[in-house]
Amino acid sequence: MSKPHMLLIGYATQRSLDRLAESFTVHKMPEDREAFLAEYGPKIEYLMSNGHGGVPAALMDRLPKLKIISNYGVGYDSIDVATAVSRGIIVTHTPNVLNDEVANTAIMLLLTTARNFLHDNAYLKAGRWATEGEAPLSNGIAGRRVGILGLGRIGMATARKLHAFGVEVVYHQRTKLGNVDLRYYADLTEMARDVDVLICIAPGGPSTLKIVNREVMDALGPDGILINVGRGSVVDEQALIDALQQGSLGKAGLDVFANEPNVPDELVKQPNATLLPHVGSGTVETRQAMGDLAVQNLTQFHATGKAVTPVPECKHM
Ligand code: A2R
Repeated sequence: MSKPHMLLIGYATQRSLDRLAESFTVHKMPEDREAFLAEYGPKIEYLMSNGHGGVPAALMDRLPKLKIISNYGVGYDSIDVATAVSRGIIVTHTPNVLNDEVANTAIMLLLTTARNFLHDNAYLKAGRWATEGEAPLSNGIAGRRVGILGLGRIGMATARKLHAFGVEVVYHQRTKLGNVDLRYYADLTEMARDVDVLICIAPGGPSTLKIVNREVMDALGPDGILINVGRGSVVDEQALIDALQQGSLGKAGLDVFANEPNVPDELVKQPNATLLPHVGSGTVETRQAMGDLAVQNLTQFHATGKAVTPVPECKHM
């Protein structure tokens, strides 16, 4: 029997490709999408995408037999889930397997930003230690208060690890959690006013669009540090550039941006910004676990009609 047709949008590891090939006829989305969709669109039943590729309604229109979209990543804001659900297409993602690594990234980014380690690294390598003497002093994080925007799976892992650094952790999200012994803020600006560090680990999408705005940044203040490892769209990037340039916000450590992989020049040039190319989950081990789960969602659905980790909107499917 011939294998069902599967469309891959974006990157997959060789291990994932090998596993997918056991069950599916795998097509990688080519540059010339139009010609490909005209020929294969009507045959595609399975789809794997990553956060960058995106699956809008217009693409689903071209895939009338599509049954499932497996997202290689936990954030699925690039997929039009409402349209998928209305068409009976199940959407899956890869929760939990990246919690530890993204939490580690948040904390490393915080420490690196607070302690100016990238500047110090450059200072030494430029020979300035020998010629100019000690690098300037920086500030530690012990005794500071850290606010987490989004105390979900990754946020919780981050909060647990942060306790080892002697900081107080508080949080903001829409729902106050009953089983958590951390102070809750119903208002983000109010929390920003009370903390030294704001760590954003919230999903993208309309409800979080630019919620970290100028008001929140001003509330964090000239000694405040903003860390973002969730989605770039959560932070008003132009307001951030202005706040950093004007010194009304102290520092920023960012792994995610509004228009990846394009990062505004003004941000790149900002000495108080530590920037990473969206590598939060980017270890061999974690990407392997994410890839395995993304593939398993497709193969299990193919074999049994049930996916492993559907997104909350598709739990009933
Ligand atoms: O608001 P709640 O109670 O639904 O809490 C969620 C929070 N969140 C928000 N907080 C404030 N305003 C909003 N409009 C809003 N929308 C969602 O973000 C929840 O506690 C947290 C997300 O947690 P999880 O769903 O467990 O996601 P996970 O695995 O921690 O990943 C977070 C994000 C991904 O969506 C990717 O964008 C990125 O990290 O990798």
